[in-house]
Amino acid sequence: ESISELVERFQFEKVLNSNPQSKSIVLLGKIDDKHAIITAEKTHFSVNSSTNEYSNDYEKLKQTTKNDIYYWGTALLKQDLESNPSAKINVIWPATDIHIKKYSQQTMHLVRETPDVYNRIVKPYIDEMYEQRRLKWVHNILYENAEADRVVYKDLIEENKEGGFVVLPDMKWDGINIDSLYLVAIVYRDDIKSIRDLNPSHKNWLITLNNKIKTFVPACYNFALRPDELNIFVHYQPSYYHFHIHIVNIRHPGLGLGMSAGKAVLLDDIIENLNYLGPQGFMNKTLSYIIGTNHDLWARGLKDEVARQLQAEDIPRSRSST
Ligand code: M7G
Repeated sequence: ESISELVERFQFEKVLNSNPQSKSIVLLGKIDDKHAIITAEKTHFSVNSSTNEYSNDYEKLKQTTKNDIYYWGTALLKQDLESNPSAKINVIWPATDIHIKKYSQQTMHLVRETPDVYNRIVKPYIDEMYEQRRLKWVHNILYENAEADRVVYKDLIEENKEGGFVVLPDMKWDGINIDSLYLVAIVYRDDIKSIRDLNPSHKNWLITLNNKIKTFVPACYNFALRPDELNIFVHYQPSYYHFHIHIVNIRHPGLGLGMSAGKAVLLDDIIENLNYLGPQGFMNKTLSYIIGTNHDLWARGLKDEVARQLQAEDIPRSRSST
């Protein structure tokens, strides 16, 4: 099935979210009686930095008004599906309840996850999520040649599969505009579900990964980007509990809260922290991050935990939350 066939059969139900800054909208609907989510995001203007070519010509231009030396109006851009498309469209079908909650507008909270909170509330949830086969797409990339034509870099030695990883364009990227370059590195080993599982025994492996990413990614994009122009980070909480690394152009402000402090943990900092955290590594650390009220972990205990912590610290809580 192709994306055009799916979009054609899409029966719109409601808008889940929209963001004027990222110029994106998320729609919920049905395709053949099963939930579908369509995300549409208008693309950024494309300037080819090496040739300094600007490819947005105007097909039509209409003046709104003028005043002294100021003129403004609206335009229709001349665009091209291959090199300069108008929008990026993502479809998830069939979408699960978890997807619908994730893409819906929601209130965010800063939570402080102590090792005890992790063990009582988060760990059981991660184990459950792991059982639900939400990682089929990861398995497809690693073992079934999915997206194989798009793989940017593959580091795999037969004798040491566990150390290997694949780098490819993230689903969030249109694959064209370097300003919004967004790649994901997925590791072959499957014993690390989140940064909580990282300890000093992983340090050298992470250093090698980090250095390879910084070496190969700029080379793969003709050095349009330098290694120090890459934001290399890991999410906590991630949506998918198989260790993977986000590699994003630092010019990209990030989509939604994907790069918010706390949720995005720099790989450099992870490696540095492993020098101090002791043999248990991140199991010993209190992690603070942003989470939405739709996330199952909020209702499963993080909400109560936030309330308890505020009370223990004698910080007044002025507004009730959902
Ligand atoms: P995350 O931190 O677990 O989740 O990162 P989140 O950032 O979505 O909250 C998973 C990353 O993998 C995200 O950046 C996704 O956009 C990306 N991703 C998810 N899927 C299902 C795919 C896929 O099928 N292919 C590719 N290339 N990337 C994906």
